[in-house]
Amino acid sequence: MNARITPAAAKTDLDAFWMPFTANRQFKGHPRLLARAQGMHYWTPEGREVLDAVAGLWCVNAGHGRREITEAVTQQLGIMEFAPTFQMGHPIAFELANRLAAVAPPGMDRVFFTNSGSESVDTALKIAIAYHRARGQGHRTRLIGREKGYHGVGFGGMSVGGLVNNRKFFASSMLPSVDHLQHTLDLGHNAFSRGLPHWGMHLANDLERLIALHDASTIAAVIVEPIGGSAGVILPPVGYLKRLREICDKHDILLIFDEVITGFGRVGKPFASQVFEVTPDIMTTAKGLTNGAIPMGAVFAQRKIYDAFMQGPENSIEFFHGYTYSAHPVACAAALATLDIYQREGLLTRAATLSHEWQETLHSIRNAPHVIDIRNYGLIGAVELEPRAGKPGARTFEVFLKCFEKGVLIRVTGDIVALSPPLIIESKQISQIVETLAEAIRETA
Ligand code: PXG
Repeated sequence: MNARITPAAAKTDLDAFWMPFTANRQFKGHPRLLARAQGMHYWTPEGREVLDAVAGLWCVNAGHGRREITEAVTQQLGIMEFAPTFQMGHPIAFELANRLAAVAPPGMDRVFFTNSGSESVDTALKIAIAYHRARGQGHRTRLIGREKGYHGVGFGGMSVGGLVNNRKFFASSMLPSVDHLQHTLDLGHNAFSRGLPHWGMHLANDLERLIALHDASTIAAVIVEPIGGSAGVILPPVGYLKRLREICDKHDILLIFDEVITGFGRVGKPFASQVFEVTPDIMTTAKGLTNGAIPMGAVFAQRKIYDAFMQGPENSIEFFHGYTYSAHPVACAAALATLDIYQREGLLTRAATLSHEWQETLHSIRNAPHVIDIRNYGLIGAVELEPRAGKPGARTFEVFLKCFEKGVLIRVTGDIVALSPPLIIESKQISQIVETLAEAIRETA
């Protein structure tokens, strides 16, 4: 338990923390505090149990309070709390990279460490641009993202992202050479699809339009989330990602999959690219890499990309990029312990076993009031509600508050409820999440 947060302190002492992606004034007027966590649950400072239907923020895939991670972190702090990875190395950084390469999609066996999803994305974009330059194609600098995409909050990730609220304040500060594919969310054709929608593969051809506009020779990379998370669970239509891959191949454009939320078992295999059988050139990860216990991200690259950098004098730095805490020893220890748990407990494939039950339970509430779509894949779910007239997001925020009162933590974005429980979830907890959500929706006008 975080001994410093007492209920009394919580009531009086909330001013200094400028909270991220939060309605600060609403929160500080009506605080919702989490003080302790174990397994599938959080507890509030008052001791109320709350079922975690979102794995923290899509990261605590093995459930909370995993003793093995705590022990590994504690032990590593005792052995060596920090060591530089610029011109120096430490053994578990290499061990972790090798372990990750072993579960990665085919050929993606070069790993660059970061501290977050946002850093992973900016790293991947820089690798893509530098890769083309290293092979004499320095004119390929343009980056293609997608409407409704979320790639974190760095200037690179924000620029290729497609969420207007994240972008509009910074319109004139975006990277200069960026364009966006159209998104794939279409309730008219695809509402209440179970799993991937069958309509919409042709939307990938939008890439051909952008290539015709800008010319392939100016484009370095396309970045997409295999399944969009933050915008409210946006699924790729059947065949869409394969088509993107084909077009990228045809035009020598790199394909980057942002697997920050889909990585580490969320969709039934270690990575979404393995489920969808489309291998990108670069893959960004974070979150589940350490079960959320210690911040860490990892960018996976095809060996051909790494090799392209390995030129020039042997004592020259090949890529001028990195973070003080790249491959931080404590984060490496947390990640190794996390991978052990995932592998021992079969968690990297458990979502595949549960996905049918998850899907059917979720779709059982389609007749609840205001529900206009339900989407699911692996252990990801979304329930979209009709917005209240003139007040977008208001109804669903109320549903979020009601669920919390009823002991279930969900996420909402606009009028979409997003669900992504820890992969250790049991049947009765699937029912509890969906029943509580339905109850909260019914009680909300
Ligand atoms: N890429 C993707 C696909 C993400 O989902 C990031 C990059 C950035 O990661 P960091 O670690 O810098 O936050 C993310 C983050 C939500 C939610 O509720 C999703 C994220 C973060 C917070 C909330 O959907 N994704």
